[in-house]
Amino acid sequence: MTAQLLNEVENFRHWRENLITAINAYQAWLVRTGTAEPQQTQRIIDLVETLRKDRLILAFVAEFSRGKTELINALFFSDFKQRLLPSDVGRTTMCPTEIFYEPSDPPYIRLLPIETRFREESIASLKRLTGEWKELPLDIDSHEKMVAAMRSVAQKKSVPIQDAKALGLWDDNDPDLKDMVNANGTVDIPAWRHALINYPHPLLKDGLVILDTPGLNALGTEPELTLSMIPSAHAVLFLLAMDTGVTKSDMVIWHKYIQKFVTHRLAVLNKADILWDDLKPWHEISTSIHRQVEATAQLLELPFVNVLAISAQKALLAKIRGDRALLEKSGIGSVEAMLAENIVPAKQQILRSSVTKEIGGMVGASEHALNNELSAVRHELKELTALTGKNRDVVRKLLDKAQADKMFYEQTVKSFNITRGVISQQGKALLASLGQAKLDEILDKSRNSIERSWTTTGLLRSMQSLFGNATQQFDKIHHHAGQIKGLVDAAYRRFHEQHGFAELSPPALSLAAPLQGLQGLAQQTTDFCNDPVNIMTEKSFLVRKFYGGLVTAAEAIFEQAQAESETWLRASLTPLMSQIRDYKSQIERRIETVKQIHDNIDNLELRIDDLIARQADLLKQREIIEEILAQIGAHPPMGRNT
Ligand SMILES: Nc1nc2c(ncn2[C@@H]2O[C@H](COP(=O)(O)OP(=O)(O)OP(=O)(O)O)[C@@H](O)[C@H]2O)c(=O)[nH]1
Ligand SMILES: [Mg+2]
Repeated sequence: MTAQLLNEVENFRHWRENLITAINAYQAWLVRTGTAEPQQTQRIIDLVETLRKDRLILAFVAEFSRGKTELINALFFSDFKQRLLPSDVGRTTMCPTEIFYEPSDPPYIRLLPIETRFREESIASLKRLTGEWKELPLDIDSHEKMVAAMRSVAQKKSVPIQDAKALGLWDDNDPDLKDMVNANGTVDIPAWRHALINYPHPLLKDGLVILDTPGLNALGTEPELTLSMIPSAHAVLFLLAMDTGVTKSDMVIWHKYIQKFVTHRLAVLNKADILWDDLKPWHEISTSIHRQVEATAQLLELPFVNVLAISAQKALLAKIRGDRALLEKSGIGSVEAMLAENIVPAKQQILRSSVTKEIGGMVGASEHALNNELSAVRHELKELTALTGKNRDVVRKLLDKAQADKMFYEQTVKSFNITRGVISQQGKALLASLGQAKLDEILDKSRNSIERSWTTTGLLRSMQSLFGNATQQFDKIHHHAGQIKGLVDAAYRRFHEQHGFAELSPPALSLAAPLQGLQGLAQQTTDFCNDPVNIMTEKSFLVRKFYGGLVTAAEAIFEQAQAESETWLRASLTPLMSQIRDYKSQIERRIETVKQIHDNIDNLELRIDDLIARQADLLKQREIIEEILAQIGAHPPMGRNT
């Protein structure tokens, strides 16, 4: 583990913690100034919780025996001075394995029995049912015990072919499986369906999660892995081996599960040491490695810099022995640098923009409110200073003017309240059109058509109807949100023109992210249905599982779309609502002051002193808010129109 990577991940964690502190400081400021509203408070609490739970997931995906586990050992676990996770010839890692650190529990391995494939629940929901998992405690002080416990992720068991078939792990028509039948007619299947490893490693403590996966066969049989776990990884390291070159099954994995479904992709051309030859000069070896890298980049349609040639095995060995020359030669430094310089900063950027989206507008609105009050105080100060030495008649005129302003303002607010009622009704309708009931209605249509035939043709037909209906629904929502925005914009404009409020324009609703998720699912379904291996009626088990995975993923997408719409709705009107409230109290204060001065002209000096003190206090508060804005790196999304 290099210092650079550790540093970068640690900095990322510090940044995240500082961000949480800044957001909490903002919340404290809202409470102190009496401007905290229950809805806003809830949003801030949710955001802090999301930031606390945020993890950077790195998935290692490849055909079996390309060296995924060896690379994980070399990158993260070389301090063990031996192989921590089992890596061996042939198929070794038998189930997807997530490695992370959760400080509230002691170190453990939890293993989900393969038989849970018969159950309806997803792996995600089974994670909450700890009783379903076999738990082995991890004794981190004993290397031998650790290695022995880790071996369980490679456990297999022999079962009759019918049992494997019933579990959806066997297909008579798959030629690759034929030579896996044992002499006694049984076949080996994974003992476990999924493994969770809680381990206190410095990088994992900083929020990194590693996902090790088994080869293609296992990828195909656990749709949840390919439909949600791999796409939700922040980056995928795709491994290839120098000795095999880029094979057909490597390309299947690349196209089916990675290329279009993950934003950050790295191809690692492993086992470079196979080309090392003491009888050849290094520059010749290096040219030939370079050629392989170029060919791989072309095949995978990746930029050249995203293909890295390394030897995971030699890197592990070099780290264990402290051999710097061998470590350098292994090339693993390039993977570590890529993670530190590109992957971690990209993750930080994503988090930053989601924070800006969530509360940037809110903090920006607080800044606007402060500026508004500041300019009101300055205005009043100017008016009152001009009054020094004047008589009561002049003050009387000022009072009349303030009262006339108040009445005019109240009229505007009255007509705005009618608009607000309409907006709120429209908003409710918009959210309902993304609710569970609407999704169930869309799902029911597709379910009816699939339940008639659990085949890929049935699946494709039913999914086309599902995606068509869902996309149509999203279009309708964008249109509807556009109409709501029209009303909101008009309200902002009116207050700007009539009462000098800041001219703001809330951003339009964008459901681009959930839509992209939907398109990803549609693409995966088409690929799944067009795959010759899946076009068999015997595959109904797989089709059923795949369909189940799709429904879960579609539900999550609708939930995301609903949450985004809700945030958008709230963020659209909140700044205006608080400006309206602030303006009202400013105007009332102004009338009160002028009244007092009218009754007793001696109050004037006192009031001027008060205003000077208030001005100083507001300037101090604005500093706090600006500090928060700088920390979240946000420019309020509600920009001025002009
Ligand atoms: N020569 C050489 N062998 C390697 C290298 N990396 C891994 N291997 C060997 O390749 C074999 C497979 O490595 P694993 O790490 O188990 O591969 P995997 O991709 O995790 O495979 P599965 O767990 O079966 O999916 C092991 O015997 C490793 O020792 C390398 O850089 N050079
Ligand atoms: Mg492995």
